[in-house]
Amino acid sequence: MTKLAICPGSFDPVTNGHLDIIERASKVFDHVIVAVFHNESKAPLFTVEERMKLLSEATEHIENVSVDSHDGLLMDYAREKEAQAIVRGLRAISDFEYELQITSMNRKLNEDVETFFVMTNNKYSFLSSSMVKEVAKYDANVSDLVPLCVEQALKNKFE
Ligand code: COD
Repeated sequence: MTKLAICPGSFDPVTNGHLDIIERASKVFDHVIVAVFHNESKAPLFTVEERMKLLSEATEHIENVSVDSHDGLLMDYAREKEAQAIVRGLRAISDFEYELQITSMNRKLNEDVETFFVMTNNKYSFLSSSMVKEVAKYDANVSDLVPLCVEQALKNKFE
């Protein structure tokens, strides 16, 4: 049986921290769908289409990864795709409470899908899309934090 995992997120935009988690997940599962969702508490800089394009470019070197988006509940999407797992990244203790809350809610919505947590590489433990956007806005160098296509897209946005 093919083991399918979903890496859900806002990915606004994808960072090297996200890529670290996606690469780790791709080594464990047969196929990984990186899915762009709307997070109620965030106002995005990039459109869903832009985020998907950047994710596709950034993950094109990983054979068993595809990119998608969904406008609705993660657990409905997981059911539709017949996925066995959700993979989320953990940077620090501060991520834990939020992850615990959404995982508990998701489990209530769909008992059949298990959530797995992957610890990021230490060098990305401080990294977030919001921080990247904040510093890129003031023209700071983000080349070691995001893929090249994202660096360029940020430059274009803030030009
Ligand atoms: N290192 C490692 N992992 C990282 C890093 C980093 N530097 N940065 C982020 N990550 C991980 C995050 O922990 C997360 O696992 C993933 O990468 C994506 O991160 P974000 O910030 O892009 O995504 P979020 O947290 O905004 O995603 C939240 C969802 C969009 C998944 C959530 O809001 C959702 O499921 N929305 C759909 C509606 C729904 O089903 N709601 C019910 C759940 S409450």
